[in-house]
Amino acid sequence: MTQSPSSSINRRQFLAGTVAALALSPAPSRGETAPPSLVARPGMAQLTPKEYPETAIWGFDGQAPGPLLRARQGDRLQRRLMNQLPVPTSVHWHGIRIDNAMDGVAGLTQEPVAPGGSFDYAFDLPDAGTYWYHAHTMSLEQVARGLYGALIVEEPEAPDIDREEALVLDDWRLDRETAQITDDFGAWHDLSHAGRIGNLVSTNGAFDLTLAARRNERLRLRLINAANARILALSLVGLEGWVMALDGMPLDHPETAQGELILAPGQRMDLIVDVTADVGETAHLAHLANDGQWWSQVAWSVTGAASSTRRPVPAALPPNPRQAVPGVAQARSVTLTMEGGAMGRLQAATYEGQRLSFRDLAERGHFWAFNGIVGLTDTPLLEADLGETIRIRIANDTAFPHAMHLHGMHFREVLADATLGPLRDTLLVQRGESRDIAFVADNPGDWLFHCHMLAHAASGMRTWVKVRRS
Ligand SMILES: [Cu+2]
Repeated sequence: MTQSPSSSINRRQFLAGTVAALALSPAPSRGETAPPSLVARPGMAQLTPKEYPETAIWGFDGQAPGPLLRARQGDRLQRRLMNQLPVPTSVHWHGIRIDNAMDGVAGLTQEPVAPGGSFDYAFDLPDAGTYWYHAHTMSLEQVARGLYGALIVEEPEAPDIDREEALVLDDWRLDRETAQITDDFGAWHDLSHAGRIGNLVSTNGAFDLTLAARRNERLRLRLINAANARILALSLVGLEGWVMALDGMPLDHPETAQGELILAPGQRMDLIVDVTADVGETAHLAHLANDGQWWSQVAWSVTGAASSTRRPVPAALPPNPRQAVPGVAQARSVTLTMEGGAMGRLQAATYEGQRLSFRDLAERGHFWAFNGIVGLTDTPLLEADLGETIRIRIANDTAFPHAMHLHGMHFREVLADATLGPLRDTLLVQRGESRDIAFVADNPGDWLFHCHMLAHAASGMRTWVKVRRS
């Protein structure tokens, strides 16, 4: 058990930082020939206390997070990715039930965009909710350098809140002297263990994001875990509320947000919270750090009161379309066994058509396999008919947790009592666990299915699902 955060929670003793501004991106206007640009380029960011130098990052529009993209449900989003990086890149729109050609997976759905090149992304937004976008070419390095941002799709009618905050959390590995991103991408220890875990967790690019709030104010918090590998354990202090949505998709009924809120890499969580801290106090989103202590991740200084009483429990967010997963009991079932890693049992696996011992795989920087196969091959994990319900048993036969992300479609977990869990696009599967998911294969195309611990994906944990076009 970990200790609970208290109202006397500590902040790290750093100098006061700045509040990161979220740039609003201009909405696409009708009749324009060129879509608005999204420029992947180097930039500088003050991630650390001011006595440290700025950190050189790669970011969309030179920022990390990149511009906050905001649209309404049913809108079409268009962005021209312009690559001003020294390496090829592409953009994945995580959680959007998207047109396959726009999914951004280099090597599966598009060619990577060369330095100096561009690619026009244009796609419909069928679902409201909290999504994000990130580089999907050499993701281990590119996401670690800052190539990600929030994508917010608004409901037709806004919920009854006072205001909202998109909170993009990231875990940076910085040199402790220079505050620069260490370039040890693909270090074998990271590949073979828990992934690239960093030493500074930022929110919207700030290590000590501080915001203002009023007592009894009602906030919607859109939490996004953009970290390479860190599983965030979060908690509310001086805030009380409800989990409203997971991975963008509304829950049928708001659930009281209490105890540890677990957010694996790639996952999102929408909360509606009331500020219950007194005027003059500070409310916190707290984060359980490596040292076993709860630290303030985001602080709200409570100045004044919005009202003298709290509001009633909020109504559920309006449901998105296509939420049902029917016919699970009769569905075709496929097993995906995750193997490998340090302290694992993998003896040998197939890599590029060759059966290799674990030792030979390790020498090539590959440590993980799905069903005995390392990385992508020409053969998908499964081929589904359009509209077919598919069940996948994810068996984690490794010594580490993995956050499995399915592109293009959300799934529901099939729980032990055969009921279905909430719609998600990323599921955390702990070591030794076996978990079943089911989804309707209603989005045609080739969809990546991979671990979102990006070092694991880079060293073997990738497969794909084919959904036939008719
Ligand atoms: Cu993993």
